[in-house]
Amino acid sequence: MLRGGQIMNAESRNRAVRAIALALMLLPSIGALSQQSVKTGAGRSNGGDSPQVLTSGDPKGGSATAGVFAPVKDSEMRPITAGGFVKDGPVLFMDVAKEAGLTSWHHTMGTPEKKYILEATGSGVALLDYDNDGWLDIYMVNGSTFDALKGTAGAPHAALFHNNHDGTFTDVAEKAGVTNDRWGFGVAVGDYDNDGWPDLYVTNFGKNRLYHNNHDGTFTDVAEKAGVTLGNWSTGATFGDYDGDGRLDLFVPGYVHFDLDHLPDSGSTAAGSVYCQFRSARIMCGPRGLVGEPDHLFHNNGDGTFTDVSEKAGVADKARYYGFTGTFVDINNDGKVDLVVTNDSSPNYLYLNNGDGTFEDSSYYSGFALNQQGRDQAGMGLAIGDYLNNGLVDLYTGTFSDDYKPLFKNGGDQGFTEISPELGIAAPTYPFLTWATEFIDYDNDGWKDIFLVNGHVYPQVDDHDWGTSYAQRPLLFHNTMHGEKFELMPPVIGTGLAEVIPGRGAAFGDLFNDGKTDVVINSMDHVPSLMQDVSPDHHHWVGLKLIGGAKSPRDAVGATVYLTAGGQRQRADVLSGGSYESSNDQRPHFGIGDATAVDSVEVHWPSGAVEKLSLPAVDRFFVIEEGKGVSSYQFAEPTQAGKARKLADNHPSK
Ligand SMILES: [Ca+2]
Ligand SMILES: [Ca+2]
Ligand SMILES: [Ca+2]
Ligand SMILES: [Ca+2]
Repeated sequence: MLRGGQIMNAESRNRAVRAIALALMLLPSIGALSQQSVKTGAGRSNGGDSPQVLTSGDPKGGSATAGVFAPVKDSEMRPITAGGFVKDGPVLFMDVAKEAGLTSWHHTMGTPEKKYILEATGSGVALLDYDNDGWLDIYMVNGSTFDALKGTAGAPHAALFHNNHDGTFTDVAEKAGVTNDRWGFGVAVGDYDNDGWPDLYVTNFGKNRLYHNNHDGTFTDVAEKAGVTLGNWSTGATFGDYDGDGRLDLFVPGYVHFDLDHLPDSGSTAAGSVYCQFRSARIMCGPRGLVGEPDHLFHNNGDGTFTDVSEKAGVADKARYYGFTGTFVDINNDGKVDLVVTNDSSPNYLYLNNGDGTFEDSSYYSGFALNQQGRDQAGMGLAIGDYLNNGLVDLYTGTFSDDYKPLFKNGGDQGFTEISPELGIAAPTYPFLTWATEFIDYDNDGWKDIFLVNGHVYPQVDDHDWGTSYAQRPLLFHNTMHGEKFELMPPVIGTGLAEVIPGRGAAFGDLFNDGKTDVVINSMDHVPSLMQDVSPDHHHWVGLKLIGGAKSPRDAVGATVYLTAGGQRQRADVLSGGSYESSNDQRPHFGIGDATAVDSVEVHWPSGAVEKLSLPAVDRFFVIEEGKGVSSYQFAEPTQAGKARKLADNHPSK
């Protein structure tokens, strides 16, 4: 395992040095390539898994890309990002947002022209059961407008959709006191005061909110008192107990330091004009060329206040990279949560927890900072999951268009190997600009698949023949050969995978307690999508709600569960924050294929305790409380309408 302190043996250190030397040697040749147009499909070597290269390695532009690639179009000459539809195929996801009552709400962020980067990166989603009735509710972060900032117009509200247990939701944000009314980006769920009720941290351009759950359907913003407001541009935060004192601490990435008094106008000298171009067209400036906003780690003092320990802990982001999404998770299986951060158009961070209040920056030697070409990519969203079922969590990130989306395979002692091209899953992703992403087992066969939420940042792409589009369809890779192969699932007309939307944040979870993992998408200047998982498989599943004991965070964030069924051992983690500026269902979910019983469950609690348990049944949720065993999951009965609807929805041919 990778360990902070005694990090790497001489061999791997030499290997890292050789890799850097090789990257430096390659730089001049990449520069030379960019001077010419490559007309054949040969292009650069990247495992042969890429579309035709037009120019390569062009450093111009505000965002990291792999070069300029020939447009990929469907038979009707539509860009593949907004086309490629098929009439027949498996019906896997259906957008039920309208029926569910979510489309009464609308996301707004700046103007449709997207003159500034502040208007372009979108907002997140949280899935949490804020009223502890056993059903996941939905928090949708909203943006704002320059007029609202000036006070000359009302601010758009965030939504808190209460789950009515009948397939519908009701927006109660106003009553709950969580409309935010600031220029919102991210949201993380965590019970920071261990009272058994989930709290919310909402990140903004401007001061952030810490919404404490009052147990009566309302929240109070205690960010000022807690000392966690910050004040410029914060993004995808995460809760995690990095020092093992049983209380959740808070990490907040910073993106760009945005100055309203010195707006980065395209064509001005504000950012340097090369950073205000994409494929030589003039577009908004950034993030490259703009000053980055640093990251912050807040230690939870246990008395309602937090202390900024970023410097001491070694996670202050001195390089000022453009941080988007952070997640605490145990990468090297030493029982301590590590910290993963995606950075836009700059190297990603991976900090290994030393166990003494500090972190070891393993970004480069772990293999997560750069892709296999030694190139930084535009890291947006972050998927975390063990797609090989070998007990180690792997990482996958969303990146820009004209680039592929990297899969980082966790090799334990060997660190991460980025292997998208070798798996054949690089090429189809080049035209797409991916934000939210997650490993989900949509068909419950026991193998984690990959879902991608897409949409371009530049409205101008629709005026060009670049083979990409502003609104884009999602992508779903099905894990077909135990992680050795993935198959891109077809966008069947009328289904969620064929829906062309300006996607950004998304959260993944089981909204209907039916064992299927749904996706709630927050699209730019748009209504939400609720992609209900209607996969026709008949596989079995188990869901778990974990409750930590006295020495663990009460919501068990940081716990790892290993479940064995049908001869297959799987891992799931209780996480806060992730996807893209979002927070997923915190209940570990296991698809178990045709197995009709669970052989064993092993819970590694944040306290360090390890418990082995058995489950009496499958196809349902159980509660596991640290030191107290397994009990049934209490949830309010679904209404008759909900039951009827569920039956109908499981037959999408209706
Ligand atoms: Ca609820
Ligand atoms: Ca709480
Ligand atoms: Ca702590
Ligand atoms: Ca699967």
